[in-house]
Amino acid sequence: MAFENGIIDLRSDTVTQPTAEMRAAMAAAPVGDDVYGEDPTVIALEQRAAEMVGKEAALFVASGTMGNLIAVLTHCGRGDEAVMGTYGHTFLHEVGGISALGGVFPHLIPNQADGTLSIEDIQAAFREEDIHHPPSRLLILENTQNQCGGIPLPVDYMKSAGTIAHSLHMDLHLDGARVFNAAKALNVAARDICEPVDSVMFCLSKGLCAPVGSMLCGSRDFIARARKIRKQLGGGMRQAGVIAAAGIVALEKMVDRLTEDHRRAKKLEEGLAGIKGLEVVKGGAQTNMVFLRVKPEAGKDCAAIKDHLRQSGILVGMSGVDEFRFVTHYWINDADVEKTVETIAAFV
Ligand code: TLP
Repeated sequence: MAFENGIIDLRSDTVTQPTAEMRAAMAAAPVGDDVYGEDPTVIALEQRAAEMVGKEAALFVASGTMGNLIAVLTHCGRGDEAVMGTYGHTFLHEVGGISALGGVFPHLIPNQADGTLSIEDIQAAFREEDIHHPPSRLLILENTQNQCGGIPLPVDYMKSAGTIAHSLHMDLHLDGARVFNAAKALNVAARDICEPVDSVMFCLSKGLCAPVGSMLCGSRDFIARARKIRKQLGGGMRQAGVIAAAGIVALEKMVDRLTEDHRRAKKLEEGLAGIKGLEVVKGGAQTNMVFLRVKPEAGKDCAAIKDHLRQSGILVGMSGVDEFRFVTHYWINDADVEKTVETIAAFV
């Protein structure tokens, strides 16, 4: 597919728009007051989401940021600490919400090049009960790991992380914004990735193309507590079935096709890798992202390249002073990938 306005938007998969099937489902959705638990479409979405990640229950939330925030506030009390990666979205891009709104202390450990947090670092981060220490309550992982290259973390690693967290009496939350990309890349079911985690958030509004919404999934008791916190944050929605309907289409129709986005990211990587002065970094296209470093010998800096691309109708995002991030999605086709490679090759 391509956007109607002809723009090739590679900034993120968050820019995806709802498909025609989603728009039709939204118009036809039966609705009710979801704060009263009476919206049949939201209930159906929550049941399907929980099932797909192998959890007892799910909660429909406005965004990934809200899902992670509610998860942390459900797992942790004020003054508790949550262990997470320096490249984690919760640390980098969620406006410090867990501290500002929950009084939760982020304990940072480095992400390894493969996106993981090392088991040794997790063990070392845990603090024994001591009058000087905040209680270490939660470990947060991200899969796929966005800023490390969109890397899928393997099932065995997830198991080891779950084992270490639980042996230290910490809960494990997964920021699985793109967990279905991870599942497709690893050729496993999302529920296999999520088996060791106590809670998982995934997004309907990224590669799956729904216009709004993310799912927070966990045990029945966890989700009941999370539902109350969502309400406290002002996130209780009323006739939300109108947007949940798109989420159901996202789960039924848009998961299997993610492999196409991965194939196009690979094609983009291969095209860019051949251009002098550019270097594909962060492990190449492992899912739907390609990170590209612009070396001094390119003769043009990122700002100039970005500007030139914009003038050619191509939008890209920056992930560092000399680094671009390209994200493929449903609205990017093969011709878009070819045009992007050609435009960059002709300019640098
Ligand atoms: N990521 C966005 C930006 O915020 C950086 C992007 O373009 O990649 N977890 C992960 C791993 C994410 O990548 C994102 C969004 C979120 C959570 C937050 O989701 P939203 O945007 O729905 O709040």
